[in-house]
Amino acid sequence: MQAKFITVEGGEGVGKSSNIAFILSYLKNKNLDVVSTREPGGTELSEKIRDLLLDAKNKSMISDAELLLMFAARAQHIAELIKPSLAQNKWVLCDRFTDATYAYQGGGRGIPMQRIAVLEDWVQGDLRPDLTILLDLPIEIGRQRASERSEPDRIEQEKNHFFEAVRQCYLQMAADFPERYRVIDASQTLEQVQKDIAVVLDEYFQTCQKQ
Ligand code: Z5A
Repeated sequence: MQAKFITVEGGEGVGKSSNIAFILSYLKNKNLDVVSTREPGGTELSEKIRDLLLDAKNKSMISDAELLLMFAARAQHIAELIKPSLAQNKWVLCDRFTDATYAYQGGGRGIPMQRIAVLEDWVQGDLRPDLTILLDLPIEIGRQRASERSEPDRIEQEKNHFFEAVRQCYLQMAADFPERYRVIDASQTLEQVQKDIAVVLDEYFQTCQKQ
């Protein structure tokens, strides 16, 4: 089977990190070679850009600088890790990718989607995720879960209306791209969320095997 590019998306505190570990072990149990990574980040240089982006001290960062830094980190990540891994037939599991840019910089910051699409085409060429698992949760629950875990970073300090716009943008993308998106109700217990993810992955594998 040809290696696939799987992304996990959702707002703050929806459980991406908790469930990436589950998805990774699911894929490894299928004897697949898997690379697990994240955005912004995933390479030494991209992780340095991540630090710049999330540092709560960088309050003066304007939206365009934020957008361009996201794509700078992504360009490096794609060239250094994602494309070489896929070329070696390794599956790539990524905690966030460009849909996060549409949701946060597009939906949250209000940058026109066409501008993001230009950068997406430029930086990615025809690289797009094969499957995107969206963990969806009312923002109050996600923010509560995240706040219990750590101090808010620069982006986490945004107000509720920002995160509501992010959530609605994700749901709109899921509606626009039903063949790629699978939406999971992340307000359930972690055990139930993982059962739902396993159903999605089982179905996805059956489809891949028929191709
Ligand atoms: N960003 C952007 O703006 N543009 C882009 O293009 C990209 C990213 C790629 C960093 O992302 C920031 O970058 C992010 C978007 C922006 N900013 N924000 N906000 P990140 O993915 O590293 O950070 P994050 O969104 O803040 O993720 P997170 O807070 O680490 O949350 P998570 O990974 O989704 O959740 P978690 O750590 O797995 O779970 C949170 C807590 O909830 C934890 O204590 C769990 O034990 C608990 N949990 C998880 N699931 C459950 C269930 N089902 N029930 C109860 N408790 C649960």
